[in-house]
Amino acid sequence: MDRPAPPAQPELEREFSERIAADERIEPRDWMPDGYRATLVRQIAQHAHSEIVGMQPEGNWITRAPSLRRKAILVAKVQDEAGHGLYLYSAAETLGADRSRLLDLLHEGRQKYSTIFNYPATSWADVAAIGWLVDGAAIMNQVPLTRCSYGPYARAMTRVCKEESFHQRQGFEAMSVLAKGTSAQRRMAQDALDRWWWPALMMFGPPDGQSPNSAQSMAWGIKRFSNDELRQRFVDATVPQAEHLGLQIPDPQLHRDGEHYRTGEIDWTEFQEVMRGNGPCNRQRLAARVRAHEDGAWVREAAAAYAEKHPAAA
Ligand code: BYC
Repeated sequence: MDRPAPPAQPELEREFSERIAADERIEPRDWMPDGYRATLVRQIAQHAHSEIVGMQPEGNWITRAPSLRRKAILVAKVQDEAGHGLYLYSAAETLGADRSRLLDLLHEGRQKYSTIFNYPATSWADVAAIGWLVDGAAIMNQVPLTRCSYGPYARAMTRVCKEESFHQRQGFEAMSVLAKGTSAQRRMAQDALDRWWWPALMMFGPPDGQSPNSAQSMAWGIKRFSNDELRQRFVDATVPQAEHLGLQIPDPQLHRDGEHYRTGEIDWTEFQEVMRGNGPCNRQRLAARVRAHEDGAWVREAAAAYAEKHPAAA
């Protein structure tokens, strides 16, 4: 018996647009435009890379955590970030991307990871600031992604956000211990806020007028809010937290405007430079990532050999 002819391209495109308009989830076996697939692979890969490179600034502090309790929390947090990377690489694979190819592109500097991880964590207070500000910014960006139109990415984000919210709270708690501590500890906390505030604002990406991908990503239901909208939400949520800690946001132009807080100008030249590979730690982060990948070759070989011998268990 002859199979019915597959629907023609315009019909597929119309059906896809109708599903997006109806806020339905797109699943891996569904038809999708090439651009939608490519955009998701780009964003999910960049997100996955950010999670695993993001293990470095905090991972460097595991051996120097100030107590056993702080060390146990930090080990768990850094391990969570590795897990987030794994969910995200798996989500990219559902789109037909090859995980080892994505890692090659990261290692060759041909795919990005978040600019924030190219800044150094020079004191214990930086670990607290990363949890409070970097995970705080990440949640603000990622909660709307739980409603992303692509099912596997949205579902990965639900789990990631639960863990990130614990990370943010532990960062805020660690920061509050320092802020209420000795004058030296308060100085450390303020210094960390001074150095992480502006890079955290840059995490949300370029301003709306200079964000080439936003309009299409929002039309496809991948992004739900613009970069500036999410940045504003983060500022509004975080300024009162800094006040509660008795810390000063390093922005003389910061002011209240009705229900919002308005910041001074972000230095977008710095953002572009860090994206181009010229941040304080770009080279160091990439070199450490490549070294970790090479050191892990035996694990991948062992897993592949096991999978070949025991196909049912793979
Ligand atoms: N850093 O048109 P735009 C974490 C790129 S990890 C580097 O606005 P889009 C955590 C952008 O890719 C948090 N690049 O792009 C882990 C684009 O370049 P291409 C990571 C950036 O995609 C460990 C170009 O600039 N979170 O939570 O619509 C410890 C133009 O931008 C950045 C995610 O990845 C940046 N900051 O929007 C602790 C979330 N910003 O690709 C915490 C998922 C922009 O055209 N990603 N670029 O060459 C997103 O939501 C979006 O991709 C972005 C950018 C909002 C980041």
